[in-house]
Amino acid sequence: MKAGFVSIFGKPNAGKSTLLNTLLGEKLAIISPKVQTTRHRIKGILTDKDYQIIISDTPGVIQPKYKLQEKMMHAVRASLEDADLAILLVAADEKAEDADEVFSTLSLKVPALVVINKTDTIGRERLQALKEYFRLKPYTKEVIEISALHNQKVDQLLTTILKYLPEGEPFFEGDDISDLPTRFFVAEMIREKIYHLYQQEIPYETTVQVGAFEEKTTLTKITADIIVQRESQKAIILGEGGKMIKQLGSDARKDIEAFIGRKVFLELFVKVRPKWRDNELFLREYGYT
Ligand SMILES: Nc1nc2c(ncn2[C@@H]2O[C@H](COP(=O)(O)OP(=O)(O)O)[C@@H](O)[C@H]2O)c(=O)[nH]1
Ligand SMILES: [Mg+2]
Repeated sequence: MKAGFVSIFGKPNAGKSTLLNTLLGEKLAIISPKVQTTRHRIKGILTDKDYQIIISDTPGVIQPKYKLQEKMMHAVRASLEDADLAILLVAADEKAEDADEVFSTLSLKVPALVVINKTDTIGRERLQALKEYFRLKPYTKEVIEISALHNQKVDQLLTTILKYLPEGEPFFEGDDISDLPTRFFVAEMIREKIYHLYQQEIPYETTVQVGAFEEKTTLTKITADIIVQRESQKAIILGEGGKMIKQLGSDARKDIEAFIGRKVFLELFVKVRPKWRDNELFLREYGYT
């Protein structure tokens, strides 16, 4: 039996959350084309008859500009500490030197696989050049190419991961796919829709907190607060005549229903909390520890 911890690192938009979901065959981490969608360390658990891999998705590595981003980088560091193996994910269409800089600053103490993602977007020559570039780096054990989105060569990545994992007994029960509670994922699914529906600074200055979570006989009743920094943002979240928040609620509800496998009644409220992203108490209340 093999069991161990694998952490995925990389710049924003490399495809870290997509890879976690593809490996798990389940949508656990939220995804959007906008950077900094992932704010927490999200652990997914992949269990088979002869292995258990606990995979951490992490926020993209950035220079923090406000407290929330500092917390996001804490999540990155925490993932560094208990990993048995690191996956250094680089998108084939990003600059190799920039990714190298991020990987170098991690000061890894565990073996690392450099995984080139989004190979569907480039030609053979560029791929060969990238592989050669990363093969020579001191942190690299092996270089692997995948397309996380199209599930290409992800099974080969899995085989390679297993090669580097220690022997051991499973850490989690067979059925669990994460160590985080359902309400966390409900808040994340609402947050994902905010990334998709709203523009400019709105997604980055918003968070979601789930309140009531009641399992009734025929459905689950969920209430959630959408936290924004300013009154003007509240008006944007609501939209004209409440049109936007209605859309948000309906999009999020569909995903939540698919995730928990029950009918959902979702009620959303908008609250203004000035500068919540820089306020230690608010950050803690909203689950950024
Ligand atoms: N073409 C292509 N796009 C991808 C691939 N993997 C991820 N993406 C896209 O890249 C964007 C960022 O993905 P995400 O997983 O949120 O990146 P993260 O910030 O590293 O977690 C999304 O629009 C994904 O659909 C891939 O293999 N090929
Ligand atoms: Mg992500």
